[in-house]
Amino acid sequence: MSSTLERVLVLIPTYNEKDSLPGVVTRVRAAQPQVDVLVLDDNSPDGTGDVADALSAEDEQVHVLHRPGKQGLGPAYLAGFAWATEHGYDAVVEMDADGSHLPEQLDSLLLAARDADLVIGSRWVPGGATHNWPWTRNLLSRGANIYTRTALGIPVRDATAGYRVYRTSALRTMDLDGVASQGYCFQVDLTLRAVDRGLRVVEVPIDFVEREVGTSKMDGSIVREALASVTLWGLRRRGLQAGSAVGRLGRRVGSGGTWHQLTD
Ligand SMILES: Nc1nc2c(ncn2[C@@H]2O[C@H](COP(=O)(O)OP(=O)(O)OP(=O)(O)O)[C@@H](O)[C@H]2O)c(=O)[nH]1
Ligand SMILES: [Mg+2]
Repeated sequence: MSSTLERVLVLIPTYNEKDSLPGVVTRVRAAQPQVDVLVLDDNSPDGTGDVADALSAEDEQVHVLHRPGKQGLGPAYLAGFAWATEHGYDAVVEMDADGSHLPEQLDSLLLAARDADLVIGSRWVPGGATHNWPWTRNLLSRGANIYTRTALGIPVRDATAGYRVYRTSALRTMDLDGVASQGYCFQVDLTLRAVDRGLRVVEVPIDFVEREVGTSKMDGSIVREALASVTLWGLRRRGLQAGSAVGRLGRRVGSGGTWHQLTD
């Protein structure tokens, strides 16, 4: 099944990105003139909200959602998903404001989205790459993704990736009211929901480029949240799998005529 996405909204969350945001928005609009942009600003102290307003005043396809204060990436994206749904978009794109996600590669993500519910721009599939990252960041990202894949038992190679396309029809099935994740684990959380609901998840290779201006918002608390959440979800899944294996065994034994109490 293949279907073209008529209305696409690129969501760009910002916190102190006044120097990089204009370039990214301009590049998105040049690379994909048909898409709209929504900047999700958490009242950045550096005035990114005003910069976004100025971009919006110049271009009617650029919108801004001003949020009261820094609440993390997850809540900002959830607000963007709700806005997209309310305004009738077919798909949303998640994109960082710091230039790490190349607007020029959005075409390959949107192409893949014709046959998928979730497209992940992946650093860790053949053809994917990181540029200008120190070996420590590569190690952290690779390690986090190997751990995530193993702990959760999902076939995704870059579950923490933040360059994505979601069909809004898929988002509506993902029980987003139950999402509490804030940092990187927001990406893992939604990947897991998509896989578990049997949605079509595709990874396409991207070039991820380290930011040149501004500062990272990644800190120890974001890594700790991701580690704790993935471990918890992984244990819960193992518990469920063990439970259903016991159930299957019980049913097999039971179908032979005698029901054994397997927990004795
Ligand atoms: N609205 C909003 N945006 C945020 C928040 N935290 C981070 N962002 C944005 O989310 C995107 C990703 O954050 P980054 O700081 O680039 O995180 P990162 O890519 O892990 O870190 P670097 O590799 O150092 O760039 C950027 O566009 C940030 O401005 C937040 O609390 N609220
Ligand atoms: Mg970044």
